[in-house]
Amino acid sequence: MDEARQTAAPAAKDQDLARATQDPGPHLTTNQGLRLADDQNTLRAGARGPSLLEDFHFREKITHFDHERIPERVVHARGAAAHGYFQVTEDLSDLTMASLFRDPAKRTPVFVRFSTVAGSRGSADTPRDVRGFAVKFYTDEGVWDLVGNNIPVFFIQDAIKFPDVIHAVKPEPHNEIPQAASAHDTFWDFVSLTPESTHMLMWVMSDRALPRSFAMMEGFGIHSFRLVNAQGQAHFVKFHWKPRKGVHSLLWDEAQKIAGKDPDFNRRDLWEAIEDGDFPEWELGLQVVAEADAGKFPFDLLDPTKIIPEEDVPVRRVGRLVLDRNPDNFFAETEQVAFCPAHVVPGIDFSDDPLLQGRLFSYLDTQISRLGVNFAELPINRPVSAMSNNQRDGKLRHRIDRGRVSYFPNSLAGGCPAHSPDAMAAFRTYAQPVSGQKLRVRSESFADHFSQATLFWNSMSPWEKDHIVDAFSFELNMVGTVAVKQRVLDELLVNVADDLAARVAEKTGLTIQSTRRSQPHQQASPALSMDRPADSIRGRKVAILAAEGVDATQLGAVQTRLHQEGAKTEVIAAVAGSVKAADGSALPVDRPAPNAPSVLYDAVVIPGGAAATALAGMGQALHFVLESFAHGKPVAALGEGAEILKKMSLAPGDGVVTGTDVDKVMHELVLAMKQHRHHGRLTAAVPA
Ligand code: HDD
Repeated sequence: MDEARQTAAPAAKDQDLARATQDPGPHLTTNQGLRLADDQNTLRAGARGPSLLEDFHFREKITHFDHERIPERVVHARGAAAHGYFQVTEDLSDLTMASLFRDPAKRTPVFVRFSTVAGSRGSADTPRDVRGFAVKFYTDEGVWDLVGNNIPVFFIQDAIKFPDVIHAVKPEPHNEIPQAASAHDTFWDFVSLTPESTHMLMWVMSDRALPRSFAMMEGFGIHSFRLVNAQGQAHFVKFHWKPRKGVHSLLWDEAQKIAGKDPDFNRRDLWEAIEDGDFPEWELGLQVVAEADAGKFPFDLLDPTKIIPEEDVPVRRVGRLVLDRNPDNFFAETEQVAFCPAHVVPGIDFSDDPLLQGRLFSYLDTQISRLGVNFAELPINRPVSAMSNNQRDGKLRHRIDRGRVSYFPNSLAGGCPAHSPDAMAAFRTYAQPVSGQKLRVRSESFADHFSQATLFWNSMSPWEKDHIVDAFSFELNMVGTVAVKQRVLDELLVNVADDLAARVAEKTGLTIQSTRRSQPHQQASPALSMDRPADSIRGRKVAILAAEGVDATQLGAVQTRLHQEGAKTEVIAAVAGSVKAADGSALPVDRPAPNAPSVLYDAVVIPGGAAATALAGMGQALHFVLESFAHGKPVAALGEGAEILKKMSLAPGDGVVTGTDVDKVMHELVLAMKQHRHHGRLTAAVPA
């Protein structure tokens, strides 16, 4: 068998990682394996005297601690990750020779890291921001990294502007304010002068930037890549990840509150889903364009600020990504994982997208700065296929390369490691013809910055448009420099849509001072809207309010029904421990009210009977229901529970379900939860 191509069995990476993983041993030792008798006291001269330099144990322990931190990622510093696998559902040999895409029986191990972009490593999970969606495939032909985002376009068209857009969005350099937020002068100053960012801004100001769960967001490779088959034929391809749980988001008000109540909200959700066996899953989708058709679009396929509308080139679903194991150690795996778009395997190649071209350089460079030149040797980064070359030495080299030969060509080692012939699927760059003058220019074909921003706007449902208007207005109202806000309105938004510009002008107290450059088109792409029900409520969290006198049988029926649907439930009461049920039993409480704000749940159930009367007198319970209602969440009130709704003038209907038949009410609640949220509610007068 070809040694360089061991088979990546599903557990291949797990087995590899197991070699580096260990449980704590029974005896405390130094790093040199010396057993210790006392780790509580430094060595000192006399019981109350000064510490002694001789205390090698103290010095080793403190020195190691002093050096525990590595530089955080310059972007995408905050993240969470999980192990899993990828499997194609059909043989894609017609498109690519990549082995992971050819055999539906093969499971390729993956490690996937999700992230926010602007915040520091310790920032909250829920700012308005793009989410990273980086997938490392440990294929039997080498590591392939698909380093994407949850938004299919980018702010800039050329990688040379990346430091600028990031400097602009990061906390301002003089006072390091604000953390993990684009709502400040420098970001809007930059984008207002960079019209190519308009399409991306529409996405970032939409609810896409506030995912309810990593498992409920789409992922995109963004650039056009190339798939190359064994005959050397290439197709352009855009990669999509389609979540099995549907695409759902938080509201801005929720996202802000969650940032304080549970800053680990998305990270926790990912961790718990995997621990519960509710494995996050996505389908891989491909939009494939023949090389000959590349010029047939009204935009340039190489322009990363453009999508190919799904209605024009359908997304072909070809595989599944499943995350089924949490990391053992955050630092060793999630922090040290090093992605790089230049990590490809035979059958996957690049396009000339100038953003992608720049990324091919930047990531290797950043990993060296973060982790050192031998980062590829770290357990989480090393391939499952055999690795052998003449690179040597460098800080923290782990491998012990035997022999006297570290050069090529050589005869002393029999010419090894040797070039691989084509039959062994070695990587060969796609032989794309290239010619031209050296120019520092932007192609004319990249010049239209507004058509797809308008397409996005036209494709939104009324509530999605409302949220976009509110987001632009919120952000601009945080900007101090009036000229900057005015420029966003006059240079960007007027060129997207009249109503968008007018509505943002009204909410920001500005007056439009420019006219549109061209007539906006009326086209829409329905696939861009998130206004679509989910087919299940798996992984959603339902709060069940409880108080003394609660009907334990009724509550049990509620739990059983929701658990059957794959939802999670938590019983919330005034204090921790248990509540006394009507039948005298002690009903366990999952969380006391002060630890259980409504923003952490997807729906709420109010029980009937004596508990309803007790809850009606509890401010925290009333606030919970009011806030859930104001956030458009499904609310179910059983029997007397409906009195609480009446008391607060919350009308049934539109996701508020009431009744005495538990089965029927739960059935309606599940349907309402599949809608996720009920935006039609008139909530302006609700005090929450
Ligand atoms: Fe990037 C990290 C995604 C443009 C330079 N990027 C990083 C991560 C993701 C992306 C998901 C985090 C990976 C992880 O979890 O460790 N980046 C993108 C996407 C882009 C993009 C989808 C546009 C389509 N990035 C981009 C450009 C440059 C970089 C144009 C530089 C020229 N990105 C980096 C970086 C990072 C990074 C500085 C920081 C940490 C790291 O690489 O490992 O090299």
